[in-house]
Amino acid sequence: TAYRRQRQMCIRDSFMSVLPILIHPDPRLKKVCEPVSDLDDDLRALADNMLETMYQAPGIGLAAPQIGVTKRMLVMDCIKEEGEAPQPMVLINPEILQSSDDTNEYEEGCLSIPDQFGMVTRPSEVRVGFLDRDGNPQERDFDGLWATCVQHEIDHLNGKLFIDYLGSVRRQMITQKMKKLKRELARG
Ligand code: GNR
Ligand code: NI
Repeated sequence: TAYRRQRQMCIRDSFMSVLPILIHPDPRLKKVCEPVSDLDDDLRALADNMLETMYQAPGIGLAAPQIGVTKRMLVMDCIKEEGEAPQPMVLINPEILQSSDDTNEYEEGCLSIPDQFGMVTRPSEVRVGFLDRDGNPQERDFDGLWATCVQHEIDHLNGKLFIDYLGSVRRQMITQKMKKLKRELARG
């Protein structure tokens, strides 16, 4: 019933928390993350906290290394229309099984590189295999913004950022800006 769902949501919300997001450059954002070997309640709680962190940012995706956990886990929800039901997804040990020859160019941003954007070309459709939040193996086809996002997030699990697709001058310029931002944040 609606009441029961509402209550469950409240209980769930009260245990969820927003985690600090690492800002580039950080060695943890450069690591190839470890596969998840056993999906326990702690990891499920982490996934819920990642979703909460993503929604609060707000962002359409978040990978575990962005909150300092170098494990192969990501969350996303690319529903952007006002009033549409949320579609939170948890992907554990995701693997791209197939990529389309068709490509799509999208102006990407990243919560670990705030306020910086760049055009990135990627396959427009991908098939991804993964374990869901309950540990069940799944296969899903993604297109549009979902395809861009899932590839961006899987890149994070391999220590790769969207700026790695840009020219080195632009990449270094953005990196310098982020170093300055981090110094300012550290000073308070
Ligand atoms: O919120 C995000 N928006 C976004 C826009 C275009 C392409 C990729 C993304 S992912 C980003 C959140 C993020 O940094 N995930 O790692
Ligand atoms: Ni990102």
